[in-house]
Amino acid sequence: MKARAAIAWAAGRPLEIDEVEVAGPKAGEVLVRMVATGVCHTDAYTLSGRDPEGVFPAILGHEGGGIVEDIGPGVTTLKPGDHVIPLYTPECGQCKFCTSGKTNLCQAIRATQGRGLMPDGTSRFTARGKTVFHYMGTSTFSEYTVLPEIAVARINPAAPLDKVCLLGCGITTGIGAVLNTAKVQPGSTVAVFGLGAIGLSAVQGAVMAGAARIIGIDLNPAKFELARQLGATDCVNPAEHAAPVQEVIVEMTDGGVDYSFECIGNVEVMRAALECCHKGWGESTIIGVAGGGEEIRTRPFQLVTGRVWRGSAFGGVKGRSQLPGYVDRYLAGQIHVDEFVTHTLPLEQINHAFELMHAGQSIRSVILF
Ligand code: NAD
Ligand code: AHE
Ligand code: ZN
Ligand code: ZN
Repeated sequence: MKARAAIAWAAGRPLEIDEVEVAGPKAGEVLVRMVATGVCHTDAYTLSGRDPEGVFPAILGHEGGGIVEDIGPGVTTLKPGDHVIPLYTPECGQCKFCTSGKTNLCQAIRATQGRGLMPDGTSRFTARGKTVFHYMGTSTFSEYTVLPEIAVARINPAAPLDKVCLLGCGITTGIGAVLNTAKVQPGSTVAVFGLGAIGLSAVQGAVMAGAARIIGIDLNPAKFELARQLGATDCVNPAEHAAPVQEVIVEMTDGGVDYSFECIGNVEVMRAALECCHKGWGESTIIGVAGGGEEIRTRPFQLVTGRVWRGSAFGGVKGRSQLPGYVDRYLAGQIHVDEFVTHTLPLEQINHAFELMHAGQSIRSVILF
């Protein structure tokens, strides 16, 4: 079938709206009609050319909400009409990772996904006579996309897809990093570096966890109002201080925070986030994605003296079994999503969504098909 899609023909170039030929779902796959998709900083990261797994031409996008249109042979857990969220972290339930009880990082299809291909090693997209690659196994910047059954979460059809699409990445990632990865304890002091959708969701996760003090840190003070509304007790702009930000936070907190979260993708800030943690027990979780070749640094003494460095992908959430619960908690008024949608745009204006992100003017732009 034919579909409209925003294609990234090359790194560093704006997306182009093209007609794309989408092949039907093969065995174990489903065809999904996208209703809405968010634009995450990771899409911009890959488009920039800094992602070692970035392949072009590709259809980016991984924060979608849609409806199953068709299913391939052997699909048993989904049917046409189901409301779904694509999963860049699938859940096969059977691999060593899924059965470990220790991680959400299912590896059943990770190798082909990282090469922009479906599990059988081929693409379902063609445009201008060329094969177009998938992205993160989801490619939500297309009116129609094909997904492995294990990479699809069926959700409550009462949920507005133009809002809960954001649970497909940003909001779930921030909340999950706090609740699942760091396991923030009630009464804790928390620092969140970067107040985009991920950082603001770490703030709301810290509220859910019962943190007593939540310090939001951003170079853009326009982010502070929503951070406070979601539960940040203090906001810090590093540009307003002569001292390094880790020293500012340590000073503010009588020796450092119990937990910190890096939600930017900047390796210098990752260091600051570790070093603002309290000696003896402070734990820092890296969520931000840094470019290929970049490395984190600190004095090993920081770890010897009890600080802990962790990382989190998709908030440690297992998509098929746990994401539907996040949607239900949104519907029950327990998770903020609507406040994150600062702009809604048609697919034709998707490049404007990237401009708004880079200008610091949006939290999330949602693209409506
Ligand atoms: P965003 O661009 O919306 O927000 C980033 C925020 O960081 C902005 O408010 C910006 O002003 C602020 N910032 C930039 N440099 C700063 C600095 N030096 N000090 C303080 N603040 C600074 O991005 P987002 O969509 O919220 O994504 C954040 C990061 O998380 C990205 O790296 C993205 O790739 C990553 N991410 C990771 C996962 C995961 O599963 N690990 C999931 C989603 C996103
Ligand atoms: N190809 C990238 C990977 C970047 C990365 O870490 N991605 C996160 C999700 S970001 C969503 O906005 C993730 O899930 N990581 C685990 C994984 O298996 O990719 C790079 O930098 O190499
Ligand atoms: Zn994302
Ligand atoms: Zn698995």
